[in-house]
Amino acid sequence: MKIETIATAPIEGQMPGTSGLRKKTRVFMEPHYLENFIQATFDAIGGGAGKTFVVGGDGRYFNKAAIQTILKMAAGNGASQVIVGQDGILSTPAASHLIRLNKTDGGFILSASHNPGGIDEDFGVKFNAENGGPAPEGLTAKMFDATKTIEQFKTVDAADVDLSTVGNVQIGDMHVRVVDPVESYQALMEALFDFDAIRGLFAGGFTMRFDAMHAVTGPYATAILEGALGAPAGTVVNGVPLEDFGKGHPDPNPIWAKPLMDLMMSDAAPDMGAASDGDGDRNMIVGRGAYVTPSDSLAVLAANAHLAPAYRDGLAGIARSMPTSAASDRVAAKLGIGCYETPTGWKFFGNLLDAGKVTICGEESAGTGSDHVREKDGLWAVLLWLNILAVRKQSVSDIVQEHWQTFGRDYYSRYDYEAVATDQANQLMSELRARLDGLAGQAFGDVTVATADEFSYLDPVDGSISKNQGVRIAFAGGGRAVFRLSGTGTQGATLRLYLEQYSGVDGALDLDTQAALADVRGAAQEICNMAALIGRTEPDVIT
Ligand code: G16
Repeated sequence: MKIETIATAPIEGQMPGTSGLRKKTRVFMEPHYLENFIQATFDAIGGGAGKTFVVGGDGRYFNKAAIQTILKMAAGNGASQVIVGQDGILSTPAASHLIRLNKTDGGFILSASHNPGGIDEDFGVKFNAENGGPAPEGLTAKMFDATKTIEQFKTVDAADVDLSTVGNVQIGDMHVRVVDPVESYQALMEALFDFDAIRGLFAGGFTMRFDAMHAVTGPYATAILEGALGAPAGTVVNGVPLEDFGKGHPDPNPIWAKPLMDLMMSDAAPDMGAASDGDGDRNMIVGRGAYVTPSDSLAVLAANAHLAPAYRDGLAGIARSMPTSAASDRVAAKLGIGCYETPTGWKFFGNLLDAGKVTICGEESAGTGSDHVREKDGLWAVLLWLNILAVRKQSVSDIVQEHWQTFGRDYYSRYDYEAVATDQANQLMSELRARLDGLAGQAFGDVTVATADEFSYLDPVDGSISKNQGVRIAFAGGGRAVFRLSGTGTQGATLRLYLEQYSGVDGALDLDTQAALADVRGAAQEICNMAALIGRTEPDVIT
């Protein structure tokens, strides 16, 4: 088969963000936009010759077409084998697992995660390295550099590959292995958790609703929860992946998973509610009448992980992203294990996991995972919760309450200000940075600043430094505000304000979250001069 070398020219703005390159779908569909980024990735990893890759995505609009382009480009770049999910479907954690299981040289994951899908919505491409994890910053910098000098890309003139049937096909010399997207992921989950105990839980009448949000987790959740674990049919709702996610916003949080939240707060609530996002790496956990914040969920999972077979011998350590609450730090301290604070972005956990320094990681943005793959994993978090519930035989709410009684409660909320004009958002951040040195000791309302700095991360494994990772202001009395600009948005800037207030072990555990955070919120908004600089203090989304 003839390899074609197509002339191209750099396209501006192809810098990967927090999690790969995310843009409007129509931008990705522009001539050579996808091709340039894929070729730049091959160039950044030293070419594709003789290499093996995994390719799959969350099924959103343009997924199938992009996969055909990538397959032909992989063949053009001399790859020897590509493993693809049937119909182009692979959840992000399942793709990470396949990369590791098959010892491939990496993989392309097509998703804009929790962002809506469709021709007028969002699309994304992420390259994961051979450890199964998102390309680290050193590699994404090389990829971006390559996009700035690209002159040609390689492909082959071939017919589209039939991805609807599991089996082997060829593109020229390259093998394409079309695999069941669920099978090996399910086997991994069976190896980690006590499926017999969870089966017993469901057999005893435990009820659950899992909202797959019309996204990629549907087939996984249906096979595992309703198939292997015997949950009644109908436990999984919105379980068929749709190209536009049913016009929804596949982000598992109380705002976007509102129907599930409404059910869980009603008299008809099942014992547990859970949801996952577009590409299956995020999760939401809700008990009857009790929403569990992602930061609390991480802490509870870490404190109870030893109840599941895979973690019976304990954890090596816990890592959390900087804006995530300190709840898991308290667990690490009690367990006497390592505790790491990383910048936002799952890619920063990779080195810690590879070096065996941590077993469990988590983020406030609804991501939790462990060393079983190198991505956060929505269904894994749900299964670990189920395993814990099956062993402890208590409700979600009782487990969380007991946790707070032991460790104290970290009241937590994130405010998102979306589509802020980029120059206004940048001005807010730069004026805030300029104020940091003089803030300690100053009072704002009833709270006084204890420390103020901009987070910079020194990776303890490879010594790399990541600067400008968010501004953090700690207040006397256990409050904290963090400010940063999102790296996953596709329109203007999204300003994130993360608010936290620790109760202390003897403090009130049942306050309304927003009331508990009122002082910190007021101080944070005043310190960054929010009303004047972006013209509002009311966020678009509160989670
Ligand atoms: C990605 C990253 C996460 C990050 C989240 C939000 O998640 O993998 O590490 O916490 O984005 O990032 P930001 O605050 O920069 O928008 P996902 O699920 O979108 O891939």
